[in-house]
Parts: sequence; C-alpha cells; structure tokens
Amino acid sequence: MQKKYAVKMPNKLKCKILRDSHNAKLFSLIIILVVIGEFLVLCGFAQAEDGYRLWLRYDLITEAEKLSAYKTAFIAINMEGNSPTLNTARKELSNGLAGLLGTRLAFVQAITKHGVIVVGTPQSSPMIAALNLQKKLHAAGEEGFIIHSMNANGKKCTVIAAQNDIGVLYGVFHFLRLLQTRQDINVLSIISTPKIKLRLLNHWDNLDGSVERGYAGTSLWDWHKLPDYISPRYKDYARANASIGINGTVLTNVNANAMVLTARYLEKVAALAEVFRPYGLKVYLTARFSAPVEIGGLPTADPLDAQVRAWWRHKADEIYRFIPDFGGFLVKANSEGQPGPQNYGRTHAEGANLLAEAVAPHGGVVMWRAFVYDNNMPEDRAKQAYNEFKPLDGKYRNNVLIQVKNGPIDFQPREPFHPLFGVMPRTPLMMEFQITQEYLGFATHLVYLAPLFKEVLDADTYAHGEGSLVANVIDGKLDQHTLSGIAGVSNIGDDRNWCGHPFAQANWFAFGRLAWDHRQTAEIIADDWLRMTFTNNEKFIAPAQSMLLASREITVNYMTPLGLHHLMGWSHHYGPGPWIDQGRADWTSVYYHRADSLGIGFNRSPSGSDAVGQYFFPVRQKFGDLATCPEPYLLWFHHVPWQHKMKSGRTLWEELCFKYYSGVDSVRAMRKTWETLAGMIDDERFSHVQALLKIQEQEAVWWRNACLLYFQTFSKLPIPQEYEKPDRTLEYYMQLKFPYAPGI
Ligand code: BDP
Repeated sequence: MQKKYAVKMPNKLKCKILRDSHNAKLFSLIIILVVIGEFLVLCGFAQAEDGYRLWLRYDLITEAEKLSAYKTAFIAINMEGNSPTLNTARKELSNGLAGLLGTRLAFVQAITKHGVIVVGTPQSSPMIAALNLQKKLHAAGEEGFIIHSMNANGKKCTVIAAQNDIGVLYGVFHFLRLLQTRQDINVLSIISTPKIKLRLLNHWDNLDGSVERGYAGTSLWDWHKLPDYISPRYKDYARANASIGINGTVLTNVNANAMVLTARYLEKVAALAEVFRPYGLKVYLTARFSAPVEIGGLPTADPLDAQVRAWWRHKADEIYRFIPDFGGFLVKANSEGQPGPQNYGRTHAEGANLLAEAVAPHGGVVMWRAFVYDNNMPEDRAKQAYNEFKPLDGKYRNNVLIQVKNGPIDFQPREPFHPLFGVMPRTPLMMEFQITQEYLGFATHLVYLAPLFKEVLDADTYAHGEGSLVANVIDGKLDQHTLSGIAGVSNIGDDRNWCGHPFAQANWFAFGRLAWDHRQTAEIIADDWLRMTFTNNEKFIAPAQSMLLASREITVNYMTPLGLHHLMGWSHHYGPGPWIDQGRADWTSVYYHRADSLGIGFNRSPSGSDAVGQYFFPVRQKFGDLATCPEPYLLWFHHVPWQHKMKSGRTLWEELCFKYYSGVDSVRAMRKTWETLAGMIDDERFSHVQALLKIQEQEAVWWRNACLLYFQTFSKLPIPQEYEKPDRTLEYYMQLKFPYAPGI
C-alpha cells in the first residue's frame, strides 16, 4: 500500500503519510499494552514483588468462593462529598476493590439494589444523614468510624461512616483489610475508635539525609530538592500511615538541628505537610533548645528570659503561617550533650513551658522527652529520669506531654517497664517505642516487635491498685487526661522496601495498629500483616506466624537473656561487646552486667541501687526479692551467684548457656521453617528473607560465643558438654572492628 502511494506523491506528503501510518500502529500498540498492563495490575501480576507496596496489596482474590461472595455483597458505591480526604478515600476504595474483585464498581446516586457500599459523613452524604447513625458515630469519636451492614430503602447495604472525613478514610482502609484478609462480611457491626490521641512516628532523620539508627537506606525527605520536587514516595508514605491510623510524624532527629526552623526549611516542611494533609498526617519538628542563639542571634536561650520567650512566640507564629495545622515540637534537652534549660539553671518544666506557651495559641503541643541521664551523677542510670521528672509533676502547661521510653535504660531487647509510668498523675505521659532495630539486629534480624510492645503496654503499674496498666497511663484513662500520645522511632528509609528487612514492615504496621488500639493482640496483628503482605495461603500463614511470634524471645535469648542488657558494641551498637569498659562509664557494658567471680547482674534491689523502690507496691517487692523476681528480669534487678538454682533446676551459669544456645537453635529452626515455605510466595521476597536469616544465624552464633566466652572468664565454669564449642576465641571477637556499621 505505502509503496503504491509513494510513486505518485510528493516526497513531503509521502513522508507524512508514512509517519502517520507508523504512528497509528504505534498508538494501537500502546493502547493494547496499556490495556494488558491495566489487566495485569488488576490481577496483581505486574508489580515486581520488591516490598514497595507494603501491606497495601489489592491483588485479585483467588479463592473462587470468597470472590463470588464478595462480588455479590458489593456491587456499587454510593459516596458523595468532595474534600481532599474524601477524594482520597474514594480513590482508595475504588482502586482497592477493583484490584481485589477484578472489576471496577460503579458509583451510584441512589440505592435501588442490594449490595451498595454507602460511604461518608452525615455532612457529606445525604444517605448517611438519613440513616440515623448519630449514636454510633458519637461512640466512634472524632477520628473513629463505623462499618455496619444495614438496610437502606429496603436494600441490604454496607455503611462506612464517620463523624469526620478522616474517619471515613480510616474506615475505608479497615474495610479493605477485611477483604484482604478474607473475613466474612455479611453481618458487619464495627465501631472503631483510636484509644490514643497522638499516634506518631519519630524520624531520627538529619538534614544531610542520614538517619541516626536507620538501617533502611537514607532519609525519605529529600531536603535538597524540596519544596519544588515532591517525590511520589511522600504520598505513599502518608497513605501507608493512614492505613494503620498513624496521625502525626516528627520529621527530624531528636538530636536536632536548629536550621530546620529557618524559613528556607519551613517552606520545605510546608510542602511535605501539604502532601500529608489529606491523609490526616500532621507534621511536627524537633526543636533545638539553643535555637534562639544559633539561628536567632540572641545571647542566651534561658527559658525565663523575656527576649527568648518572645523569640519562640514569633518563631511559632512564623511556623504556623507556613503550616497552619503544624502539630508541635518534640524536644530532647539536657540529654547526651543536647542543650536544655539546665544549662541556665532552669528545670525541664520551665524549658517545656517556654515552648508550650509559644505553640499554645495555635493549638500545638510540646512532647518533652524524659530520656535523661548524667554520667557525672553517682546514681544508677536506671533511676535518673524518675528522680528528675517525678518532682515536676503538675508543673507543666496543659499542652505538654512527657515522652518516656518504654524502659528505664534504652530500648534494650527486654526491659521492665519505665517506673515513671503511673507516678506523674497530673501530666500526660507518652510512650516512646523504638521501631528501628538499633538493639535488635538492625534490619538484618527478623524480630517482630509487637510482643515487646504488648509486654510493656500490658504491664501493671499498680499506681491505683491492681489493673493500673501502662496502656491506661498512656491512653489517659488512668488519670483522666484528654491529651494522650504514643511515638515509635521509625524504621523507614529510602530502601525500595521501606524498612530494609521485608519482615521489618511488620513492626511499622504493628506499631500503628497498637497505637490505634492497644488491646489488639500480637497474634491478630501478625496474622493480618502476613495475609495482607504475602498470601492468604494457610500453609504459609501458620508457620510464618509462629516465626513472627517467637522471634523476639529468640533474639533476647541469643543477645541478652535473663535480664542482661546493654552488651552491644560501642557507639555503633552492632554486635556483642560485653567487654566494653572504656569511655563514659554509663556507656560501657561492664556498668550494666557487673560480672565478677561471684556472679553476674546489677543489684537494683534495696541492698543495691534500690531502683526497685521506684515501682509501686507490690511490683517493687516482686522485682526486689530474688525469690520472686521473674527470671526474664533477674539480672536486671539482682547480682546473682553463678551457682544460683534456677526454676529449671539448672545453675545460673548453666541456664545462661542454655538460653544462648537455645537462641541460636531457634534461629536455625526459623531458617528450616522458612525453607518449607518456598514456592508459597514470590521468589523475590522469599530469597531476600532466606539470605537475611542466614546472616541472622551467623550473628546469633557471634552473640552467643562472644558473650559466653567473655562471661566464662568470670564464672570459670565450662560450657556444658552437650553444646557445640565456640569455633573462635574471645580474643578474636574482641578485636573485631566495624567503623562503617550503618546508622551512626
Ligand atoms: C539511643 C541512641 C541514640 C539516640 C538516643 C535518644 O543510640 O542515637 O540519640 O537513644 O533516644 O538509644 O535520644
């Protein structure tokens, strides 16, 4: 054809026709590819399984019966309203269902058939306004939602409703999760309310892109290109957080840089806030206490100085001009070299109130950290935060929360709960958990943290008698606080799979789910996460779930069993370093384990530092008495003779060996279990986890050998015959150096 025309036509025209016909072909090809692509996306085939999608995978449901049940139950969507959050919810619902069901549901104006999903608030949806849901919506609260199977116009429908738009988005995610995890959906009657008001991630991200204690690449925030370049990941990050109910993010490191409070950076922060806003995610910043000097040019940062107070007020006004819904400040002061009010002879309360006064007119809060300790103080480090903060109860402005780490030392694999919980009834205390695995194998070890979080939240402080749970100190119930908060130090970086280890995503997920409702179990959260992230194949779920649930105890066993703590390598915290005895005393390991020829452990009973005295009766008595102290905390509270008889009948030394060896054996068992799961999930993530488990085993052996060989120099006792012998000497382990360990 082309040849025939070519003979008679002028060259220019000839070229054009040739080009047009070529373009038309190309165009049809593109259309075909797009259609195939869309089909594949709907069926969940197209994406590389690199973990980017987290738990928000909406792949086609492959169980025929379930699929047909869902397809009968849901035939259309009725959703009006047009706010950014509602539009986000609408898109999520429509895309999610299109992926899961393989067809895109129509949006309908009226309910004329069974199977409509009715979505919105009484303000956005006339249908919901007509359904008389006030009581239920009231029970759901400001951010909560209801999901109910109901009759409207005589037709069966499913209602996802909330008082506010953000509740609708949370409800949509919850509803999609029901399908992702293949729940029965015929009679739904869900009212879900977050128990804690501020549910925050804390990023320890620096302005140069590095992340303190980050093991998943560099910071997500591309400060250099902001505000002009908005990475698509910002939205995906906000979406993932909204899907688990996280409603705030502190963008910057607690070891703060005042520069983030300058206009140039505030513009960048504002750009992030704008992306996050439809997802209900507020931004917060860390405030460097010396900012008035460093960026304000004042001679002092004294909290009682009039000029300093004015500076912070103006700074807050400026921040709120950039970010009208700015959440507030997180502050690390007079801790590990950070400046603070004590530099000027003032108290933590005076420091916190200075900033609180500045953000109060705008509705902001101040989260003031209780992570303080001083090596010039002769006092046991575990006691110092309590001593410092308890006397200040009642002295804080009402927009101040005190943010307390879960245990009295520092995010160790196991710590007893922090004694401050329950002793400051007039101050809202926030929980600070560490999601990033600084002390739990970085992003290389599979460690599911929900059991650790639950152990602390469910601990009984006895502050008002039995049943005064840490969780109820945090959620404000115990002392009737309306302001409440929980923070998790983020494990997110710019690694393609966000968290480094494919299973580390479970810890971000679990943190959010527990922040929303601390009564949920580690089991259910693990089950949901596995189904959403990998597959609903029961043959995969059961063994993978038991791996998850056992993993934290296993790690405690091969790192710090029986209440041992702070045995890690100097500064980078990578690997074991029980021999560390140089440098600042409270950063050494010998300060904590106190091993000698008689025994091992820190005597915090009344005959020692009496840290147990900071707990309420009867906790104090239980921990303080060697006979009643739970063995998982034994060496935290007691210096125990090597020959002490343990509940198992073994001596302490034998028990220590037993724990370290069983830790390693359990990692080996995890590896075996994982091998049996081959073929049940995609090869990409399967082999990634497989490789990491191998490293975990090597490092577990390293921990076990290094610690036991070192402690043996004190106990002078043999490692029992039945165990494999360490294949390296103590000297070998002691000379290992890791100048480039990540996260510093
Ligand atoms: C320690 C970390 C350190 C943090 C500190 C904190 O090693 O990098 O700055 O906690 O919480 O565990 O302030």
